[in-house]
Amino acid sequence: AVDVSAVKTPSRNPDSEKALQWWRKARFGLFIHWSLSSIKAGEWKGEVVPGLAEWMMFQKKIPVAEFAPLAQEFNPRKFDAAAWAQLAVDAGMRYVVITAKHHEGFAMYHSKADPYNVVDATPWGRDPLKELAKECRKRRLKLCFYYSQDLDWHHPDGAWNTWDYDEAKKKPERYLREKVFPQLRELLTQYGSIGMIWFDTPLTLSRAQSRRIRKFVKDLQPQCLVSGRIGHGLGDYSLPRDNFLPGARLEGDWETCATMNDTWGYKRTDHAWKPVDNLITTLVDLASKGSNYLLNVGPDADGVVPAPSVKRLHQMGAWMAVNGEAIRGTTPSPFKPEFSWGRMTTKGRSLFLHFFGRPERRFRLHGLKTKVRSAALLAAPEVKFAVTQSVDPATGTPLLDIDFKGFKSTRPVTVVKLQLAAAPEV
Ligand code: H79
Repeated sequence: AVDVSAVKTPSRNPDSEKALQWWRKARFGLFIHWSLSSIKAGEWKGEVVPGLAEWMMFQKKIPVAEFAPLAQEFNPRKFDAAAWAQLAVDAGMRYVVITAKHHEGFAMYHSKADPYNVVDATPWGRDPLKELAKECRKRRLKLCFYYSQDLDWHHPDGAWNTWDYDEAKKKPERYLREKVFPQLRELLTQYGSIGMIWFDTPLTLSRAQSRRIRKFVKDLQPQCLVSGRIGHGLGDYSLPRDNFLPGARLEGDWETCATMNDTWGYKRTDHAWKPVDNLITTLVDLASKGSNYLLNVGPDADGVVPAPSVKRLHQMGAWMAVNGEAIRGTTPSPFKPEFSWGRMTTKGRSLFLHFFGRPERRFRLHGLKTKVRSAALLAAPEVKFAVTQSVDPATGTPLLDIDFKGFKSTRPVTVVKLQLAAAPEV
């Protein structure tokens, strides 16, 4: 089994430092997995294929000759780029990462480098990335492209298709020359400014090859980020493995990508939707540990985002609309990362207490040395709480007491903003 384990990648490029600024502030982004396999919705020849819907071609070892004709069925009548972009905005997100080419090798944009693409090979004939680029620009959303630089089950020299192509005869350099570099050039020159290329699953490419890919991106768009899964420590930030929630505070720049159910691509039979309260506490948890949250949707063959996903994103957006200040642009607090009552984030002289349940009537925080000027409900600043600071005479530990008497918290996370005299110190 392949462990797409945490890839830790210190940033080392002044351009990436600058580009990371928007990404660090954003904290929350929309991942979109949409490709030919979305048509099959997790089923092949009447049978539900276990696992990730977008891995079906690999799971069933479907020959290119049988899989590629799916393109002739791709006709998403209800596709609406404006609706997708607006969904991200409504959720409180600041960036969108969409599959420009997943492992199945099909380009979801008009590629001159390979006719196996959504404009030339489908009856639909539209370029959804063009349309999405326009709608993202209108809403000041950063548009980013997922690009599978290593696995490609369609190109004869791409990695991991062993059922159509003889491994011994593969020439990875030819795959890079014929497909990866030309397609990256298209993606980075025809869609305006791109926030990031989200490379995935580095399994076979050498360090030298990954370096060339990184340089290729930066030469075309110096401000474009490169995800940690370029491999070999060459990304601008790090990623834990898919759906992995870190238990500790993370050093450096991180992004956690996760699904709302158990698949990335659309799967008709997957109803394992995570409760929205979990999604919101995860967003808070990740922000408190210094990680972005890239949350996935898998639109169906009509181009429609599943209703349970839309519902959850709207609910998250309602929470973000009043509490976004405690997520976007924040950093982890100087305290330990996890408390039984919740989490903390900080921004300048503000310290945000995120309560996962109702705060105790007499809430006590140990260790804050900085003077607290006020404590108020972030969602309604006129709701203020009485604060007392003292020092434990036995241990010398600074104590902060907040009186929550009579206060009824709101589900699922209540944020209290502490205004401090300086940046928080412990
Ligand atoms: O794009 C999404 C996934 O399709 C992709 N990353 C996210 C963002 C991904 N690539 N690899 N993996 C996920 C995990 C690969 C797991 C594998 Fe397997 C284990 C490949 C082979 C063994 C799962 C089980 C797929 C085939 C068998």
